Amino acid sequence: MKQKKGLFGFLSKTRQSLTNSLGGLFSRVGPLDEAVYEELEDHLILADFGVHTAREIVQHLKQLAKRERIDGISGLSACLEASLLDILSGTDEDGNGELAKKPQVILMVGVNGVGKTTTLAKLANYHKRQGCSVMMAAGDTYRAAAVEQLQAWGQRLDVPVIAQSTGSDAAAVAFDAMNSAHAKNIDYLLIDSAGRQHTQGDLMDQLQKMKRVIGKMDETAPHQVLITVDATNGQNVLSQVEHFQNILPLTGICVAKLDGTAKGGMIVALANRFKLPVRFIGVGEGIDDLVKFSAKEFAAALVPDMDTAESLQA
Ligand SMILES: Nc1nc2c(ncn2[C@@H]2O[C@H](COP(=O)(O)OP(=O)(O)O)[C@@H](O)[C@H]2O)c(=O)[nH]1
Ligand SMILES: [Mg+2]
Repeated sequence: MKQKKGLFGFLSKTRQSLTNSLGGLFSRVGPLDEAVYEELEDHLILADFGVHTAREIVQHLKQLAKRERIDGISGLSACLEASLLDILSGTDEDGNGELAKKPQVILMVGVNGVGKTTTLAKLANYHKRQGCSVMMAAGDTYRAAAVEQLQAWGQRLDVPVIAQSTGSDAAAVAFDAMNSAHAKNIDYLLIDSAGRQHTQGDLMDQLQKMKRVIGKMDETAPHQVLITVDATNGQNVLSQVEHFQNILPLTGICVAKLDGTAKGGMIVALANRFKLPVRFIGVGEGIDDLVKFSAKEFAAALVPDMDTAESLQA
């Protein structure tokens, strides 16, 4: 039986839905023929892998089965896991590397309510626990109470927060924060931003201005531009990522709210479409509910094997 660790438990809803649909197919005896491939594709689409990615996975799987001379349904589970891993490979790279530049500046972007600020605070906690010094900047000057929300996290974590009042210029907050982080020799500067719909041109302009101001003080910054998406939005996150990617180049994705959703397949669609690393997964509202993404664990957790099917039914 597969070990229940890491991402495994947090993907329980997605696994359950996949096991319900795929379990029947996997336990069948027979040849790996076109009808089986079609059925598999349908199941993947229903599990939020998206039409395009589901098709690519099945194409990939077909080639793999041919190459490995696997012609029975009994080999399907292993082939699917290998195909997923191939598609996800490289997507769990560590964007940090060494702290080449201090401060390492991370700008968090994304639409409203997806979990940006919470994820930023979780990241602050994550880096602090690794013994690094951290500072946060309240770059959401748009939404009322957004500054207070980040300040409250800062207090709880004992992490300094650079902020101005709601309505002030977010680029000015970023400027202040860059100065302060440099002066205090901070390892990680995490900058929040206002949740915007991609249709809000002015807010998108503001994001570019923030990036310009940060870049003026350190031409290599921001070192990471992370987009947070809400896993419960399923396939809709694809258009969100695409719009932001057109405004400013993203370096990675954080997927919040994976707890309690069966839409985990969307991570494969995201990775496949944008070839961006999936950095972290949010699995709850608490400060420690953040898991580093691992393609290997993810692929292993998603594909039901017979042991898993039994254990889920138990
Ligand atoms: N269940 C769950 N809730 C989350 C997660 N991340 C954020 N939230 C909740 O989602 C809501 C919006 O989060 P917030 O960080 O303010 O989103 P923002 O508008 O993008 O900054 C809050 O109630 C958070 O507690 C997560 O991983 N799991
Ligand atoms: Mg926020």
